[in-house]
Amino acid sequence: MRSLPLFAAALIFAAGGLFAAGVAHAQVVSKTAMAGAYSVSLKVLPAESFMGPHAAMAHDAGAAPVTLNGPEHPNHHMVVFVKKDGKPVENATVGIVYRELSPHMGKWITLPVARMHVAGKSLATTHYGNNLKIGPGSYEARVTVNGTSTATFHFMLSH
Ligand SMILES: [Cu+2]
Repeated sequence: MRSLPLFAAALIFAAGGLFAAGVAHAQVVSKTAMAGAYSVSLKVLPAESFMGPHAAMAHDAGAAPVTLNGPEHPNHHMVVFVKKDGKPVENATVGIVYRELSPHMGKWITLPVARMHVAGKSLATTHYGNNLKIGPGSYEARVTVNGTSTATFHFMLSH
C-alpha cells in the first residue's frame, strides 16, 4: 500500500505531460501578413466555445457564432487579429474566404465573420472569424480589411 501514493503521483505526472503536449499542439496555424496598412495575423485553433458560463469567446458583432454543438460540428476556430500601427483594430470590417488546394482543389468558401474578444478580457483581444469544420490538407485564405486591402495566406492542417 505504501507505493500507492507514488503510483498516483506518477499517473498525475503522466496526465500532466499529456495535457502539456495537447496545449503545445493546440495552435495549428499562426501566420502574419500585411493587408495594406493593416497587419493581419491568421490563426487556426481548436474550435472555441461561445455559449454558457465557461465560454471562451465573447461574441460582440458580425455573423452569428458557429456553436460547438450545432449542426456543423466545427473542429477549428479560424480567426484574424488586425493591427494598425502596432495597435489592435477593434472595429474593422473583415472578410475571409478560403479554399482547399490539396488533396482536392476546392471552391472558395466564405467564412461567416463574427467579431469577438476573449471572454473576460479587454477589447484589445478583439478578433474576427468563426468556428468551422475543415479537414486535413493545404489551404489558401484571403483576408480583406475594410473593403480594399487583402492579405493572402497559405497553410496546412494535419488534423
Ligand atoms: Cu475567437
